[in-house]
Amino acid sequence: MTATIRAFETSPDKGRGLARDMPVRWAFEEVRQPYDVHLVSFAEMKQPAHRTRQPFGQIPTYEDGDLILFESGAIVLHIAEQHGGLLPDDADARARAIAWMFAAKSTVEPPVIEREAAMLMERDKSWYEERRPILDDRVRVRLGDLSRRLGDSDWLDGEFSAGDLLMVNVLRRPAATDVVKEFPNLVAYIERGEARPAFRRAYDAQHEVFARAQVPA
Ligand code: GTB
Repeated sequence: MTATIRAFETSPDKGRGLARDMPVRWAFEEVRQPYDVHLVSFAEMKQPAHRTRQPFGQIPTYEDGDLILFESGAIVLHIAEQHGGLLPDDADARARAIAWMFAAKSTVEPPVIEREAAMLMERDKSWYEERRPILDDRVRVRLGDLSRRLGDSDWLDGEFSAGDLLMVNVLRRPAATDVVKEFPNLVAYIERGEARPAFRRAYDAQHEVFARAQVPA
């Protein structure tokens, strides 16, 4: 059976591959598995039917037979566990790759998201100018540590893994971009991720959704 994911009918990112269906699409492409996409509107995402799949009324979701999943990281892990190509066979290396998945989602992403939220929603607040450098530094500290660990390596721990896939996705967020520029090895790391054929196929597929929505019916 072909799995189905749900993604934005109209993504606010205008097809830049920043919404969280992107890592899921990328994972499917890396393991060379087909997937169907069901597009949902913002209104539909908040309906009870969608909330049975995603309690928080968000995208992405994943469905395959009786299994329904939410959380992009969990979906990527499931895809990686079902099909070869995103997690090493060696048990210890596999555990380390999964640790990098958690690092992307729970150590690096939170300060990036917090900075992004402030940049988008708090610019008019009296305390914005004072708070902003604090948020910038939190991102800088995480990226500095990540940069030192990556060093001259292509990927975080040996071969490309689901850990790299999620990490590159986090680093592509606009609130990381200007800080990333301070770390040339992270810039090159993102470029390596984006140059992967599977990334390109996933990017093109989600961009196509945006492009099609621009053409008047
Ligand atoms: N932790 C969940 C996961 O990883 O799956 C978070 C899912 C999530 O944040 N989904 C967002 C959503 O559904 C879309 S991706 N938001 C609607 C809502 O909460 O009502 C986040 C996102 C949105 C837009 C941009 N953008 O425009 O650049 C980037 C990322």
